[in-house]
Amino acid sequence: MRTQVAIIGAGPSGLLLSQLLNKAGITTVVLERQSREHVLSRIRAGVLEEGCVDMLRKAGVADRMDKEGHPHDGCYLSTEQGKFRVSFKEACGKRVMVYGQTEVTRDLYAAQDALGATILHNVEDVVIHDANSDSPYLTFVHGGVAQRLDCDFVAGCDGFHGVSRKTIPSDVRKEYERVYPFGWLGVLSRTAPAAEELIYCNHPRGFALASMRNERLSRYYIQVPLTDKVEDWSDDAFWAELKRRMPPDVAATMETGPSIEKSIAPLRSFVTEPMRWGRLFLVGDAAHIVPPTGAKGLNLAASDVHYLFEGLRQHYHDGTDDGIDSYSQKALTRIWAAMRFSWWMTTMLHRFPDQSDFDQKVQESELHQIQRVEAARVTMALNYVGLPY
Ligand code: RFL
Ligand code: PHB
Repeated sequence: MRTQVAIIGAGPSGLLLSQLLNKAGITTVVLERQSREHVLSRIRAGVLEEGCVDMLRKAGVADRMDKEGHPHDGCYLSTEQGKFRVSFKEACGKRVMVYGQTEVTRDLYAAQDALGATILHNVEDVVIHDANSDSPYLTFVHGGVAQRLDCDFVAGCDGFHGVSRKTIPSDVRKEYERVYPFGWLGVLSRTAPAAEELIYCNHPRGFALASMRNERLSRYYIQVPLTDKVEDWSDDAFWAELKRRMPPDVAATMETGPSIEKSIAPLRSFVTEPMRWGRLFLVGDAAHIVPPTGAKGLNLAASDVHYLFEGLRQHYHDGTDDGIDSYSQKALTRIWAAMRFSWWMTTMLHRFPDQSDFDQKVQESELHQIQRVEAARVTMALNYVGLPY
């Protein structure tokens, strides 16, 4: 088999890159370890930046998002002293779109099917060969048969646990990491959202977040110790703890119901540099992880795809490699800005096990500043809605 761009991973990074390349007349083959049903059953991100929304429109996969998605002009921050709203619209004239990653993925699959794209599922043992040469290729097993895929370029869109990052020799790669001493317990339920916008809560018992997917689908998270297991949390225990951490007026009217998904995710910040080795490019979670507090993971995947797509398009259509040569540096500049923001949101809103009274006072003062100082609100809003590409 031969293609121009071999893509490992059919998450949002891989599918969006494939869709943009195919629309530009560049051939791709996508190799995915899981089944399509499994990829579509993962419940993850919910907040899309304007840049990400624009990319989905450019890829021709935005019709349902434009109909069913919910634009949000602001969000709430809640403390023991009460809750207040940060208006993104007033602070910077922009908004975000609330539309689930699962739906984005579904729309991308539908568009790829319509283009007749090649996506192989249940692929095993993917190995990248000769990435640092002019003729890279992949080997893998599909349906019990060993196969070889020759290509011009390899896009490693295979997430944090994929093979692409590890293919870059360890003396070339530098990794930066912070692991946080807590996780998020997330619940999806067929209930009306607690409020019309997201509520991020700083509470002595730990962080909590009220989010949503649509009028009858809510997504909630609470901070839990890393030692907790999903089985430790009955639905009743979850709702009781969530209500303790939410503003009292919101808790009083919150609709509860059976969970339809419940999972615990650890929180980490991670970056690997560089994001290119020869003809291999790392994209999305394969190169970086952010704690979900800033809602940046999927959005960074979209901006990586933007830079790489532009570079590959220029290579094939304009005969210049400037775009692919600057991919890693351009992507990393934006990634570090989102790293800083996600770390800052996480630090400001969570209870750390070793948090002193002093640390707590500084945290409260930080939140007070966002409430009272316009410049602080503008900085938060600009980062939340997404810095320009
Ligand atoms: P993905 O989605 O992990 O997809 C990688 C794909 O590669 C496949 N794969 C392989 N395929 C072939 N061979 C191999 N050896 C392979 N190894 C792996 C995997 O099966 C998978 O299908 O990475 P991608 O495409 O880069 O997308 C990244 C996003 O999924 C991620 O950043 C976001 O979900 C993060 N995130 C959020 N991001 C936001 O922008 N806004 C949010 O509100 C937000 N909330 C969240 C989140 C992530 C969460 N979790 C569970 C980590 C909330 C949560 C709880
Ligand atoms: C979500 O709806 O899943 C969500 C929203 C905002 C975040 C993280 C997750 O910061």
